[in-house]
Formats: sequence, structure tokens, C-alpha cells
Amino acid sequence: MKTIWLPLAALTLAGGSALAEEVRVYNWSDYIDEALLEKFEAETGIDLIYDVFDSNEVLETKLLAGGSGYDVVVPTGSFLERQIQAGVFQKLDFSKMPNSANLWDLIKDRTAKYDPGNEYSINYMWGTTGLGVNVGKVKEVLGEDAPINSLDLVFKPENMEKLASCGVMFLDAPAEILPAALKYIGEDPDSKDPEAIAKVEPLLVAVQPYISKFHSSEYINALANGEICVAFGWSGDILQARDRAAEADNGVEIAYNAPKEGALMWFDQMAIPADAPNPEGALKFLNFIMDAENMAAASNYVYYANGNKASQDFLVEDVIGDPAIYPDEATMENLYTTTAPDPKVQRTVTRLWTKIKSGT
Ligand code: N2P
Repeated sequence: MKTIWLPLAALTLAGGSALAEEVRVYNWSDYIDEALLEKFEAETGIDLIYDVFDSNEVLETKLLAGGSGYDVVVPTGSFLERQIQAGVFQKLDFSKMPNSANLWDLIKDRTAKYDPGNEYSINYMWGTTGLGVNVGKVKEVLGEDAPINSLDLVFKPENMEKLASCGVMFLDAPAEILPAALKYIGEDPDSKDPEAIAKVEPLLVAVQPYISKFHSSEYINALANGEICVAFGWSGDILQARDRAAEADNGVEIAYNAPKEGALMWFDQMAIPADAPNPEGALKFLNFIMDAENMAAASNYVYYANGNKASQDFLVEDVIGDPAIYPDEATMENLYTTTAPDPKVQRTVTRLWTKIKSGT
């Protein structure tokens, strides 16, 4: 076979999409309006490869191994913090992202805790971890005064024993469930003390037999179609379940409550791996996401708050006016944040979580 060498420009013209620019994004599942992905491709001519995950641990394993092949990834702040320290990301060139002027100082101040100076990441969305309930079913099982806004719902074995009949799912996320259990027993939810952490083991082992599954994305449909009656999950996901049930008109009424004992507030941050194949394309994607109308479209679709001040003019009332999404001051005071454990404490957490999930 004869090889013909052509200048790159000619090849691009002749070869069409074979040589088209690509950007690879790895984001959480159920976390964007897919119309935005098409809009990005139409506006930039870049091919977007969009993959999803539902676990910080899965993302972290790929990032620490290196060569993930992704240009944009979305770890939660507490994970991003130690990934920055491990050298996983490159600094962002804000001069190439004029839409970064739209970011919200209030959220930047909070994310600076994980990314000092906000040099490596921008906030995509933030939310809380709490209780999704099928109101009718839970009241049927536990009575009219069921504690649907309290951690008693999921941490009291006598409640869980009854709820097991209609189905309970917990996030498969030790970094979220263990802090909630610590808070429930009166410990610092961000404790790094192995003795304090060990105290949640009996609590969680006692309710484990009543948990039908530890999973971090299946609960959306499971709640919406009435397969489960309680999910310990993420705010916006549960609100999406509420809408899916309403759309199906199946008589299922879903509510989300941040537990009155306090709820975890987390921040999901977009960042560019140090070894990203197309960092320039990644900056274009981030700039697109920071456009006020695009960011509002994403939040309006997935019911999570975002870190973009300018987007607030385009948010629907159902989103900006819902304190479960944009907490009022009183709700805000009841939210806590967490930081990354060091590798030793992380090993304790991982071992404990394996034990809890297996119920031993
Ligand atoms: C989206 C879940 C994002 C929240 N489904 C987890 N940080």
C-alpha cells in the first residue's frame, strides 16, 4: 500500500470528523440537561464525549492511576482537596474563560477551603445529602408523625425494621453516610479521630439488614416508581425523582428533607487533569458551562444550586425559590461541611464501610 502524506489541513478537510477536535468530560450521572451537550457541539464544532459516574471513589481511582483520558472531571470538594495535593490537576487559565466573571463570590469563598485561591477548579453545582421519602408509604408504615425530616428515620432500627417492608436505599458513599452517623451520635461529622469514627459502626450495623441496597444513582427511579419508600441520597436527585413520579402520574409523592440534626453541604468542582489530552478544549467547555443561561438551564433541569451568580436571573422559581435547593439563612446554619481524611484515616473509613455494607 502506498502512503500518501498530506498536510494536516488537507487531511482534516478530506477526513471530516476523523480528525475533529474532541473534549472528554467525566461527570456525575443525572447531572445535566443533555440538550446542553448538543449545544456545546453545535457552537464549537468540537465532538463531546460525555461519560458518567456516581462515586467519588471510582473517579479518584482513575485520577490517581493517571491517564484517565479525560479533559474535564467533577470531584466533590473534599476529594478534590487531596487530589490537588497529589498533583492530579493543572491550574486553570482564567484569561481564556471570560464567563468566569459570572461566578458567585459566596460559593468561591466556600470552595477555597478545598482549592485555595480557586486556582484549579470552578464550582459546577452544590447541594445537600438527606432524606428522600415516599410520603404516603412512609406514613402508612410509621404513622402520621413519621420523622421524615430527622435522622431517626434511617438510624433507629425500630423505624428501619418497618421501612424495610417498603424498601430503603442508602448512598454507597462512606464520605457522606459516616459524617451523618457521627452527627447523629453527637460527634463532629468531620472527625478524623479513629475512636470517634469507630463509634458509628454499631449504629450502622444495626440498621444494615433493613437496607435493600447501597447504591448512588439507582434510587432516583426506585423512588419515582414506588419500588422503595426511603432513600438516603442527594437533594437534587430526590427532587428529580419527585418530578419523574409526577410525570408518570403514578400517585407517588416524593419529598426531600435535609435532616433537622444537620446536613452535609458539598460542592462538586470541575477541574482539568494534569495529563488531559485537550486542555484547551477543556477550557472552552468550562467557559461554555459558566455562561449564565447555560448554567441556569443545567440547574433548572437537575434541581441543584450552582456557583454562578449571573445564572440566577435565568433560574425558574421552582429552583431559586426552593429552600431545599437554595437554602435560606436558617437552613444554611444547619449545614456542615467535611474535609479529606489523610491516607491512614481513609483506610480506616474504607475498612469500616466494607464491614458495614456486608453487615458483619
Ligand atoms: C448527581 C449527584 C451529584 C451529587 N446525580 C454528588 N456530589
